[in-house]
Amino acid sequence: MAKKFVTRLVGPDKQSYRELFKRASENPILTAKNWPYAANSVFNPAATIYNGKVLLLARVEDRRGFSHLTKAVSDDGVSNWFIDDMPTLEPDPENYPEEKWGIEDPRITWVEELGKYAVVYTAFSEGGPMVAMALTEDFETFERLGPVMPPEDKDAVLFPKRINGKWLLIHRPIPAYSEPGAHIWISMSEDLKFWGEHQILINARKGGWWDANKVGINTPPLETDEGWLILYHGVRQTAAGAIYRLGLALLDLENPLKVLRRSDEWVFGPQEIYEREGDVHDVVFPCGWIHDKATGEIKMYYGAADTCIALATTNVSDLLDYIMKCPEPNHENSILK
Ligand code: BMA
Repeated sequence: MAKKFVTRLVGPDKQSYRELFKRASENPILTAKNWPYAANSVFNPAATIYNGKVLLLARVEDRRGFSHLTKAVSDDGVSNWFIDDMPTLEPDPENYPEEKWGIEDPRITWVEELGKYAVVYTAFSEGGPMVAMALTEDFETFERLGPVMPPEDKDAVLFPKRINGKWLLIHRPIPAYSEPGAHIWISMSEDLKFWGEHQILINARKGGWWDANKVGINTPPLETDEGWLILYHGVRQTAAGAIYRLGLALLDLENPLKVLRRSDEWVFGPQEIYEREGDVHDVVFPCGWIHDKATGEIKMYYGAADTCIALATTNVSDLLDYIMKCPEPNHENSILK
């Protein structure tokens, strides 16, 4: 029988894993103590380049337990952050009742066709978390499109352009009835507001896998020569609680409904104390990454333990080298068979 090809992130000495991501020595780069106003925690930031600077849109949780979004801007993306001295985007439950208990986990996509940034976020409604969208040109004023996916649904990102004439949204609904498991879905739209043609894109595996039972996308898909690079989380339930770790996948450039590769192993997980201890222990949760096309460097911004913001860097060619050696998904173990 042919030997099954398995790619491992094992270093040359075969004793330790080779790490694809390098944590910034300044971590955590932003905490509630850096905030200009009182906050319980700052985490899960979206990231983009705006006016040549790194702009993070952080989730800020107050002591009621409700979240809003506030921007922090820096020249080098590591230090000297200028943080808005009041919320940048606040829940508006009077006009948007789905935002009753806050807005969370934004993801930013620059949409050339519109000349605007799309911010996709979780609106915490009375009926549960759902996906909402807003457009902005300047991160000062926002035009809300309202809710785009009903509860329970979160972890949504928009592709930067139409493909075959349609907008694509990746998201993670949790159906009331399903085989056990919360999978990553993809949907299509002609106007960004009404979505259909829903289908599963990446399934949660089963059994002992690190990404069994619950997965969700983290950062917007990154367009590369080999395909759309996807960073997603898997949630492992243990006797001590959940562990949030990250894996990679690659989607076909022309037809992103096709998964070309998927890592068997997780590539980034909680290790440092600020990732292991906090309001929710053992969580790394990026909502944005920034790709410097000139150098290939990727800056991944992530929430650590639902408490603070940290940075890890990698290179797009290292990620592609790795993912191209990963198996093509055979949907064994999957409801996609
Ligand atoms: C997920 C999201 C994230 C959070 C993570 C760990 O479901 O709600 O905002 O960081 O859980 O608590």
